[in-house]
Amino acid sequence: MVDIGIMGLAKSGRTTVFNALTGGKADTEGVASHTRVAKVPEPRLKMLADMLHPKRVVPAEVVYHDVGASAKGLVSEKGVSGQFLAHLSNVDALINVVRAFTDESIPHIEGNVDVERDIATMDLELTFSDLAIIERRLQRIGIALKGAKQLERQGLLREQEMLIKVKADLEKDVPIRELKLTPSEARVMANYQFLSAKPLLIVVNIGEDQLPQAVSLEAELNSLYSRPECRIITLCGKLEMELAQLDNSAAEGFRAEFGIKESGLDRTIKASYELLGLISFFTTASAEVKAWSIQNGTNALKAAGKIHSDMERGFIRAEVISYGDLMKCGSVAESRKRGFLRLEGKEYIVQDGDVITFLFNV
Ligand SMILES: Nc1nc2c(ncn2[C@@H]2O[C@H](COP(=O)(O)OP(=O)(O)OP(=O)(O)O)[C@@H](O)[C@H]2O)c(=O)[nH]1
Ligand SMILES: [Mg+2]
Repeated sequence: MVDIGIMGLAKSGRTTVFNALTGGKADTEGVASHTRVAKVPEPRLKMLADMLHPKRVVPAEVVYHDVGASAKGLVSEKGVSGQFLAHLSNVDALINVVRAFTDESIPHIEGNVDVERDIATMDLELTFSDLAIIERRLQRIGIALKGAKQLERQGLLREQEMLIKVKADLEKDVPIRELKLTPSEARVMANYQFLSAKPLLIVVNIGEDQLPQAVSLEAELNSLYSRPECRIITLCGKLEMELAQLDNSAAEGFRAEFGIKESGLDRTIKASYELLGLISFFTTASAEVKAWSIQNGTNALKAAGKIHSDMERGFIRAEVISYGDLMKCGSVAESRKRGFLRLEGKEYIVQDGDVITFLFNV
């Protein structure tokens, strides 16, 4: 399951965006934390269901965490404060909600709306948090080195060297996600769950009056912030939150009226999946059509393990039809007849849209 943490300055609209993404009804007057599972929108699931008439259709799921804030906001002196840090350090990706809407009745903590300033502020807070973790770790390494045996010493020195390097980059405002780390360095760094290492989706929360400029604003911001592992989208949180409470066709109607092409949830998920390098594959066993999310580049064996550890342990082979081929043929039987059903082994790299039946034996 994918976990996405929603952060942002006080009153930027985090809880509103959380409700928009999850269809939730969390109180936007309060400052509490919220967690809710949302279904990943996947239009191909419906097409598959129309063809295969399963008993159940099961979308993939993603968990959104609205991390709340104290009265003063998410940050303490410098950096994300402890209780919120704990919430954020376990997520796979971060959403930074940045306020662009103007509303006299909701004062901005900095006195005025300034998207670029607020993006930079939050970036800096993530950097401060990571620097604090590094400082603490370096201190501990320093103490440990005093009594360390030869072998242990080597490991500690390597870690120390790497942390000093990363620290220097952070001090130049370069987040960890932009560093070019070797795979072994990346593995060590992953243990720390640094915030500035996580893929970042900036959601610029616009007011309804800004909807006509949404597309051009998004393009402008994206050209300003074309940074690795980072994307920016604009979203009208308040409107999307209201639309999330309606049924699909009613919501579509309103979106058309406002000139919104795609729902906020769809666009946010799409951008987060791209950032995280996730793709979907489908299974159709036991009269259930199910969507699964995996990292691009995952092999058939690991994909099977995602469904059940028995499937990975007793893996025999995978029967694979690409979504496009299946749609073209109209049925599994026809795909088989025309040679579109492939038998693949453990090392096969699962492709986006693969419809897979795993054969296994335990
Ligand atoms: N006018 C307008 N108000 C908005 C918009 N988005 C959010 N708000 C309002 O701004 C206030 C704060 O929104 P929340 O979603 O609670 O923001 P938050 O970041 O979770 O706030 P805290 O948790 O209190 O820090 C609420 O009164 C929302 O109704 C918007 O697009 N337009
Ligand atoms: Mg809130």
